[in-house]
Amino acid sequence: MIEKFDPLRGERLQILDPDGRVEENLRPDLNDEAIQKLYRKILFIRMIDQKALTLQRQGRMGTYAPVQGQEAAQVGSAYALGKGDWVFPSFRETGVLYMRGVPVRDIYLYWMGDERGARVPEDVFVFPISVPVGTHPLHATGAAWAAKLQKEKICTIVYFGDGATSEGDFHEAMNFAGVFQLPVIFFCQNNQYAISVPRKKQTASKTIAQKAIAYGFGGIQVDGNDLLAAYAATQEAREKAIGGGGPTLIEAVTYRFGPHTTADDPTKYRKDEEVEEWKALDPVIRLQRYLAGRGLWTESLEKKNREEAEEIINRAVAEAEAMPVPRIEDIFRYTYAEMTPVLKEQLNDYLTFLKEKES
Ligand SMILES: Cc1ncc(C[n+]2csc(CCOP(=O)(O)OP(=O)(O)O)c2C)c(N)n1
Ligand SMILES: [Mg+2]
Repeated sequence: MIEKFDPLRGERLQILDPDGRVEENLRPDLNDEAIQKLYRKILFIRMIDQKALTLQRQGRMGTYAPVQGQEAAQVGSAYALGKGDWVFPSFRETGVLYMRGVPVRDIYLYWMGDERGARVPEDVFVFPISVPVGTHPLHATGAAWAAKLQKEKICTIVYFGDGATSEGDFHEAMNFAGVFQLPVIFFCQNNQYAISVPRKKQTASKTIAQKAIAYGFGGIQVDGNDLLAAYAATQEAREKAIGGGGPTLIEAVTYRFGPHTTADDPTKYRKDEEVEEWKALDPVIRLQRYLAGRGLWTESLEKKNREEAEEIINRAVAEAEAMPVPRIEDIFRYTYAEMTPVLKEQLNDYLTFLKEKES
């Protein structure tokens, strides 16, 4: 598939179209039961996201980078991974984090500004979120190199946006991965904007996928609002990586429905009509159409799913908000394995200052 769709000729992989019809020749090994299960996950992620926006507006969360519109790209790609594969996320990967088993409570904690939310469970192979744009392709490449040297049958995958492709680190990582044939998947969610900078000002290339050609490996553009395309391309890239075939660049063409973050006003740089056009391509509606055509989606089933999801989400919020407040010492304590003399002095000064303030 990766070879078959040529980004230079503007070819893009689509398996599930906006009307919910499947191109059977290209259908991956996902039966209807699996698609229904994944639809529920997508719905759940959209609700996690919506709740985060509400919490932020109520002053219960610091800031948040919403994922609405990009759920299919995230769920499809993450579902194609193996348990032992390492994920290197950027800041807009709520869907990926959830798919990998990061607790919802921790996703919320992180955005509430609590570092304990950045600590993933031992058996979840996810690196810390990269807030610096585009630095983590290097980390994923390094980890893939380690896996190759140790002959581990795993791959790494790095998630980043269209804007990250303008960073030097992205190109260094791609170059290195190509030269050493490393088992890494570069997964770009081209959501058309880097904050207010539109895709066409990001690069003069026709596609992002074609950048792989310069580095000597395959690149494919997929419909990022198509769960099946995201899954199929990632699955193939993973098999290729693990089989010693080297890296792949996947460009998932998608759109963020919401603001860049809760601190952004997208009406300043994009038109409502454009948003409406993309909403017609909503990955959620597309899956509903597909499932409804098979009697696997109904209003009452949707209502039940939503109610169940809401309960889990509310519990996660309650747990996050019930976390004991971190101790003042913690910001000094966890910078180094052992506190330096200067830090110790600063901690003492600060504790004295707080005592004086109280008295
Ligand atoms: C190195 C670096 N430069 C600038 C920023 C500020 N910044 C945060 S997000 C962002 C845009 C990222 O756009 P893109 O890569 O397309 O990802 P998206 O936000 O669309 O998911 C910028 C410039 C940053 N976090 N890191
Ligand atoms: Mg972007």
